[in-house]
Amino acid sequence: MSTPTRPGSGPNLSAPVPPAASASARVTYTAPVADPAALAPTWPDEFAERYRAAGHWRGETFGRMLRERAVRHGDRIAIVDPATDIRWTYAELDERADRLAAGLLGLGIRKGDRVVVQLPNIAAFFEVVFALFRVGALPVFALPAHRYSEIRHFCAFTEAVAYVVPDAADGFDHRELADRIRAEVPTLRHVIVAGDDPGRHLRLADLPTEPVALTDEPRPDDLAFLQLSGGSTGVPKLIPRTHDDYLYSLRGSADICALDEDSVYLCALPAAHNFPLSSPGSLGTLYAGGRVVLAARPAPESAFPLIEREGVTLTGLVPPLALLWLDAAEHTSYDLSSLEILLVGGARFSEQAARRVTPTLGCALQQVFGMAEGLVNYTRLDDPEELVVTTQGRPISPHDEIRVVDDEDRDLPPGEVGHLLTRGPYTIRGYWNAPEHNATAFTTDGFYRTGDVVRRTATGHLVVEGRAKDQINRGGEKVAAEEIENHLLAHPAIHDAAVVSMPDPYLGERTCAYVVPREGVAPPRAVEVKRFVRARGLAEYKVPDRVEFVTAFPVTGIGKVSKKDLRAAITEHLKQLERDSN
Ligand code: OOB
Repeated sequence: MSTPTRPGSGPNLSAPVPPAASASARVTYTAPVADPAALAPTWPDEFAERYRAAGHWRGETFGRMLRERAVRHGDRIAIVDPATDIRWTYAELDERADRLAAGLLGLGIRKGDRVVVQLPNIAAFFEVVFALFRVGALPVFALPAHRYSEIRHFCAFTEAVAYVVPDAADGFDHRELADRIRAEVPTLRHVIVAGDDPGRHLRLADLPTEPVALTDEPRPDDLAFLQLSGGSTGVPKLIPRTHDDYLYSLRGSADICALDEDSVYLCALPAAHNFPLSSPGSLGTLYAGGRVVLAARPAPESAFPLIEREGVTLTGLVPPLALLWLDAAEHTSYDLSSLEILLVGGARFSEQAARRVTPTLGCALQQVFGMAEGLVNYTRLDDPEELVVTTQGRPISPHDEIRVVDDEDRDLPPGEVGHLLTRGPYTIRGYWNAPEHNATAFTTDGFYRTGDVVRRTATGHLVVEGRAKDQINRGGEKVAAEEIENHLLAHPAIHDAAVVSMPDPYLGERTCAYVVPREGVAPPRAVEVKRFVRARGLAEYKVPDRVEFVTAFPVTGIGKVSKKDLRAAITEHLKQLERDSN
């Protein structure tokens, strides 16, 4: 691991912050106080210098980016939240972020503090996130599906001072969960509720909004937020992203997708996930001065009317949703003709489905192979069709370094299948506060071991051939086997557990938990095992889809559980069931 260092200030730091049109509450920036990034390994100086010299890191911050857009596009619409009829202009979003930044400061939230943000696709997500960016407090991006187990970990591990939630969403009362978390996590001083009924907590709309002097403007090389890793370990790792590095990935993505101020992005996936956030996503669209339309749900029934009404020009979907859209588009009465680009990523998109996109939706397809740790690959708008439908794209940056290696980290000849390692201007050099894990997740010279198995074409495009990490990719939602195994092992009647993927025609993969019951006690039933995991407070997508009981696991030559054999066994078993049912 390279020595963590703090690179010097970016070139634009002394530039004055311009006032936004029609803003009344203004936060004034003064001198810096603390370094919040001590737990995040960062780029060695020589790399930071290289990325600055190349113009990738431009000394921008999110706070200034929004301010600058508000000056340039003040009256243009930035955010549309159809559920509440909200249409905020750039000037309004900028002013709201400033007012809320004042409110957060009033609560004692400071630069470097961590704030777990768990909001659905509502306008308040952007108000909250930009207010935190302005203060320099770090949003920790939880997903709406996360429950007690995940949220408790994020709050406790990051020593979060605040947790931002909706009152209720999808039939789940977030205020109750927040009560419980607050009682258990001593650092958590505030729960802020974006909704009408805050219960015992603070209502977002009631926070004080008088201008307060900000004591410390975040610097471009400061951390902007902590993103979640899909992970393959017992608990999800946190990904520290800086203003400079993330803004570069947005700018690169916006260029590759040819975004401009007329772009209208439909945010259909959960807004906090890296793909809809930045590839090019909502933030890339705001970077380009375009418009973000929030879809409460990604299904065609709710998304298609929005495309027609708002003139949506692009969106991003995971493969199972893309399939639903393709089927629905064949007989829809909605006018989808404004759609120019469909981005599909998060999991492997089949060539067969990829070929249907342009004929069915009348728009271009861009495949995206990205990761919250950094590297994002896109097929380009001018790539030949064969590359668009058969590859997962090539990196954003000329400074993205790609290695395809064998099990001993030896570089493989072009075209061979191997492990993907990467290093570059927007790929992290280490997870947040995880030195032990970092020692194996990165090479000594700073390459991230993605856990993906790929092949590189002569054109530099990557084809995802498989995965070496112990993770199930459930239609783009990542499930770390070990995390679920740990929950299963807490069951009194379970002796051992191994979670593997099984093929699924819709999601690509689902989860199968192989379980060895404890001797001498009555084995549980599958449904009871699922209920047990669910009751431990886990996101629903992590509850095993199937539970199989065995007396022992197959083992490899060195005595480890052979997940390969378990995957083969469940695949064969499912095939047999299918044959039997025909
Ligand atoms: C995106 O980010 P994460 O962090 O949820 O998951 C990253 C992992 C990759 O390492 C790979 O295993 C898988 O998801 N993946 C794909 C893929 N895109 C991601 N596998 C096959 N084909 C693809 N097109 O999933 C993510 C982040 C930014 C943009 C797009 C996706």
